Amino acid sequence: MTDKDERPEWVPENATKGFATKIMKGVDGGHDGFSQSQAKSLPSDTPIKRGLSLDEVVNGILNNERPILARAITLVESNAPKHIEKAQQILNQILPYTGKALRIGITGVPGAGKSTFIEALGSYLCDQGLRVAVLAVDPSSTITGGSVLGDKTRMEKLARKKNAFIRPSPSSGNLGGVNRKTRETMLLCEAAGYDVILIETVGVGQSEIVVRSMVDMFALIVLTGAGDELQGMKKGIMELADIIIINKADGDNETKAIIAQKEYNQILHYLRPATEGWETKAFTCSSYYSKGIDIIWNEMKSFQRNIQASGLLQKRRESQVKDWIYSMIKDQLEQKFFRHPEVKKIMPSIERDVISGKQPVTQAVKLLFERYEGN
Ligand SMILES: Nc1nc2c(ncn2[C@@H]2O[C@H](COP(=O)(O)OP(=O)(O)O)[C@@H](O)[C@H]2O)c(=O)[nH]1
Ligand SMILES: [Mg+2]
Repeated sequence: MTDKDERPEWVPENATKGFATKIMKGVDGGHDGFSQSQAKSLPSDTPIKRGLSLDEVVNGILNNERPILARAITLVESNAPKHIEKAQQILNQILPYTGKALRIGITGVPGAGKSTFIEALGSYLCDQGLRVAVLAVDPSSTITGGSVLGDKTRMEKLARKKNAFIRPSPSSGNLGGVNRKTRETMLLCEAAGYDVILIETVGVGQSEIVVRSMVDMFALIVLTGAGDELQGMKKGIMELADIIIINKADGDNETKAIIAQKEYNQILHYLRPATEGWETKAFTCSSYYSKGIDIIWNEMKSFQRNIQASGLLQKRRESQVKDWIYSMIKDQLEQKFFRHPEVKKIMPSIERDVISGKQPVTQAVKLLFERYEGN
């Protein structure tokens, strides 16, 4: 092909080389811009062809075909009514195969090392022949589109293991929506046969409460310098934890971590236990050097055995599902109320009246509900 042939036909006949237009040679590859050789080396989570039947999707999940699992999760994460409907059909079918995994929530301030810990624990478990799914609940990504967890780059080692499945946080919707999406994603992963589900969340706002309400065990990751940190730490979050992990116990930090461990254990003694019949204890580890991970996993296993034997696991899950029903009803009622055309119409004037003291709040709300109920 000559240079002239490559020019579009609208280029003037007498145009010199300076005429700024040229057609570039196409790249060697598919529409996604990857060359064929690269495309072959992509992980198997890349999209697959559309149009699978419900049975094919369900079987694909049960056989842990990762592209199908990933696509089912995308359906669960969608807000489109058509997708929600399809997702519910899938969930309905896989429900009998769920519930066998140990569900662990992991929280802590940004930088505590949650992602690094998950990577270390996840890799350790994969090496033991267990299958691990990692999910995330990140409130910042739902509000600002940013990510506090920022774990995409940090779990590269784990992502390469064939027994690991990593799914970043659903990035749209309110906390209620994220709650549903994460729970349903967890169920899909269980049906696909994952033995351990690790859910990372940041200790900000309500997200740790939401995650606490969907897991069997809750782990709090902290750093040394416990004296200062304990002062600032909300007692509430410590009372949610079934295990406290003092991370970065390496180098100069190791001795400090051991001192912090003693301090935490002393304080835990005076707190209400998160789980009836279970004593929450503090452990040290270095996620970065994968030190102490085996001891922490033993503690987690022992927790699982304990709550299984006492029947608490069953009870906890039953009450979690019940709470889920109520929280979903509340979410939907709230949305319906605020989207109601009559409510939307009179809301601004009601607000003005209340702010300027023309109307008491109780009466204003009563009026809004009358409009909502069509009276
Ligand atoms: N020295 C040391 N650094 C760590 C350890 N765990 C995490 N880090 C570092 O701490 C920083 C924050 O870790 P990250 O896992 O992203 O924290 P997250 O925000 O809680 O998920 C990173 O630079 C990690 O490399 C550890 O055990 N030892
Ligand atoms: Mg993180």
